[in-house]
Amino acid sequence: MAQTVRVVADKIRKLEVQGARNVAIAAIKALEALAGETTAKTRKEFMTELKEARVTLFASRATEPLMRNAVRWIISQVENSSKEKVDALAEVVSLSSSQFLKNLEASKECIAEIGAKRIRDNAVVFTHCHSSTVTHLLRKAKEDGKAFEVVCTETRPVFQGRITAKELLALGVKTTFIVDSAARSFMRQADLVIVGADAITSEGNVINKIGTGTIALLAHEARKPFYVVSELLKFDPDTVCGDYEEIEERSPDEVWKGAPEKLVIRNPAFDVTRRDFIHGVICEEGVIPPHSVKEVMHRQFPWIFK
Ligand code: RUB
Repeated sequence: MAQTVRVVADKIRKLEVQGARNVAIAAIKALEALAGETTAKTRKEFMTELKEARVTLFASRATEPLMRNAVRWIISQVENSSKEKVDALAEVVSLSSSQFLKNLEASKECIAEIGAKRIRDNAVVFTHCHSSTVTHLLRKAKEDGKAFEVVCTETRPVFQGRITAKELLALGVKTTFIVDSAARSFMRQADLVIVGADAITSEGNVINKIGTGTIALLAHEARKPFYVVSELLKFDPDTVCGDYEEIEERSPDEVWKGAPEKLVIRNPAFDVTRRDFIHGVICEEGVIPPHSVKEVMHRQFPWIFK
């Protein structure tokens, strides 16, 4: 298997690439690179390489259905191709990857266009972690001439909130940075909450950075609308068949390096926000109720259920 795939998987594992979209993009580009570097002589050998790459990429982070859907789709295009020559099959990978990336970019623009309208002039937006989809939406709102400010959590233990804060400052957005445990104190002054997603289940529950579920409860308590911005392809088809979305558990060292030996440290990367607390999912289809995502998927992406 191409060295590039291993290197990319490692970067994903170490959070050098973070956020569901960026993870998916990195995995797609790794498949593209594999196709460019392959030493396979036959279709069979090439398929074996692709399947090994799939195993390596899937194992890099557990809670990333967008990445899994992308990789599955690209490999299925090769499987469905009648071509036999490795060059021609590599070309299928390259074309499918480009197409997937193009669609992903179009979804991001569409989501930003729709979501920016939910930000009223002088609004205070509360967000958590770093979602490239959220920051792109906020960029669009800014370009549309909206005046708004953002409250952003630091997002323990690895501080992705700092990435968000830096990006927002670069956009010229007034940003207030708070520790995660101050979320309740600042929810009162927010007008709405906007967060990203890693996964959407068949019931319409959303999995995102640890702490998102608590923030949704706080928004509910303070009667503030809680929106999730997400590409539809973050839907996990395995949840339809009864599988739970696996929640990645990361190293205790991220929480406390050099902690006392017998201390039990848990470090789940994500949590589940129940659909009842989600005002709307802002996706390519518009602002939709979370429980309708599965039906939309059947209509827009039937291949995902195969
Ligand atoms: C990132 C995170 C983001 C989603 C959505 O967690 O939870 O909210 O991945 O991001 P981590 P995007 O830093 O552990 O990857 O909108 O960019 O897909």
